[in-house]
Amino acid sequence: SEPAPGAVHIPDWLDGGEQRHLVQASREWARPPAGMRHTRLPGGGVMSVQTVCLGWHWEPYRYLRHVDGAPVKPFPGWLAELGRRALADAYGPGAPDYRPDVALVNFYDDAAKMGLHQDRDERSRAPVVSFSLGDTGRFRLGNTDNRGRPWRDIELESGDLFVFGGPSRLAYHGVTGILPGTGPRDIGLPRGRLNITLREFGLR
Ligand code: MD3
Ligand code: FE
Repeated sequence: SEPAPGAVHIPDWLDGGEQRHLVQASREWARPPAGMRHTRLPGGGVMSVQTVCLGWHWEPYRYLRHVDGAPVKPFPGWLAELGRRALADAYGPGAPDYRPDVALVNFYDDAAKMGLHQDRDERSRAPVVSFSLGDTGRFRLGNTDNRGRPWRDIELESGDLFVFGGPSRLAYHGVTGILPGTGPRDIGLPRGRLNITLREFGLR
């Protein structure tokens, strides 16, 4: 479905094997050095979501080095290939060329949320590709002007693909919570929700 212009939701796009593979890869990316952590916000807050970045680390704008001093983990070629397949399925033959170079892997425990925000760090306006794994997430897709209404609430289930391009690329969005215990039992993620986003950062 296309809940907003340029925003395409394809439920159950990843098969079980692909979901297991992404969960296993995320487990390795999460390990130190340069592993998963609660992101610290410029204002002093700490996010409830835990994140590991591949290819580039946005916080605190040190780019290629994690806060623990280790180099950021590389963005694998197979993940770029999966992103290109996702874009082709979402947009069809008219899909733009896609060379993602950064991934953010977010882990939500039962209590984690992500407030409404825009993703403006990337220089490129290329689409963002999102894969959901594990427990269902309650995703809020807002408008491009402000954090208020109108918005749409959409449940993102394990295996779902979401592509955000065109006008929706700068929409406010967030996760109001997860639905504990709703994920599949056989993908290697006993609790919580993983979300993997692919981006063209476009610096290099
Ligand atoms: C709409 N992650 O990492 S993914 C983020 O589920 C982020 O972890 C959420 O927002 C999550 O920045 C939502 C879906 C998503 C990602 C990027 C977008 C939606 C977007 C960029 C523009 C518009
Ligand atoms: Fe975002």
